[in-house]
Amino acid sequence: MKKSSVLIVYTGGTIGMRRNENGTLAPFDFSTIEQEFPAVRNLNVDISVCKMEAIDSSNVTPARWSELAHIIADNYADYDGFVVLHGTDTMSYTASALSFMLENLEKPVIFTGSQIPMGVMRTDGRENLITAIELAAAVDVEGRPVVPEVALYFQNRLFRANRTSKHSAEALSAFESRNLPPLAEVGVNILYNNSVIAKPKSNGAPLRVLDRLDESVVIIKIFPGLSSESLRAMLSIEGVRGVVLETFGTGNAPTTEWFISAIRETIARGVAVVNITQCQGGAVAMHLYETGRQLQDMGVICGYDMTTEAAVTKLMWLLGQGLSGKALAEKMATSLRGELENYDKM
Ligand code: ASN
Repeated sequence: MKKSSVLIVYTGGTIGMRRNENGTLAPFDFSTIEQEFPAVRNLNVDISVCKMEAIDSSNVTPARWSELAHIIADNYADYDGFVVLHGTDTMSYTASALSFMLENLEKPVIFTGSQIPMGVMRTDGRENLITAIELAAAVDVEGRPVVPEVALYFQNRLFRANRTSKHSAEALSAFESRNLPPLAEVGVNILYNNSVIAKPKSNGAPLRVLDRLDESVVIIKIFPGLSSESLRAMLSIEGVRGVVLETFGTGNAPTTEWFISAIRETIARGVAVVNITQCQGGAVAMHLYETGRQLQDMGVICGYDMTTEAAVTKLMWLLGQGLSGKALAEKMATSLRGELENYDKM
């Protein structure tokens, strides 16, 4: 079988750090990866490395997402798969954004990183990197990629990227996907969960980068004690076009007059308001309780079981594509890249 080729795109984060002679952490040069980790030669994969300016991922911006999407598109024809090395703090945001921006994707784009720097003995980065390369290079008996989607590999589990959140600042298994089982579990063998892995829907259409994102969105997490003044101040930020509202439980919010009228007036201004739950797992079902029903009746968009990361990047992306009103609401509540399950249609 032909040797697979993988492009590693290094963007920064802890995985790229190693200790200098003077004891400080400094970026590691991934272009010497094969000398540093002779083990990667045994993978029988042709590896190339592309470096973006290394940053702590807390500094990531939509402009960098666009740059990353274009690096993948520009190299798409030349590689069988891609590994993106990224800081863990915002990896789920970047990977979710990329899942929307890369239309007609048919090849693996596997995000990974580490909690402990690469240059530290006990690093989790070595295994994450080596397995991510293997996952990006994996093909089936007919030579087709096994994971033709944007995924995130961390500590023995491969997830659909737009279903993940960083849930621990301490654990080596830093990421969770509460609403979708892993695409693969890695032990002695790699066990692919083929019924969960998405099948490409492109019908041979070429990859397109849809990189326009509209950043005029806010995330509002409600809490008991949230004041009318604070809510109104956030909703009336000049130029705001989209709101991700993190509600309680299955999409519930206060039924007080000031809350309802603030949301109603916001929607009347043409702002898209999306309801997602602040719970780690489960979904919004606005019809269940009166407290959710009122939001539904006002035109709040149901985000079902989307993560905050998926909801906010999807909203930026749909607004960036020029959508608004009904068309935007419809797309927001529809699974475009496997990011949600619409329970009303089941
Ligand atoms: N602050 C780092 C980052 O996100 C954390 C990490 O990569 N573990 O870039």
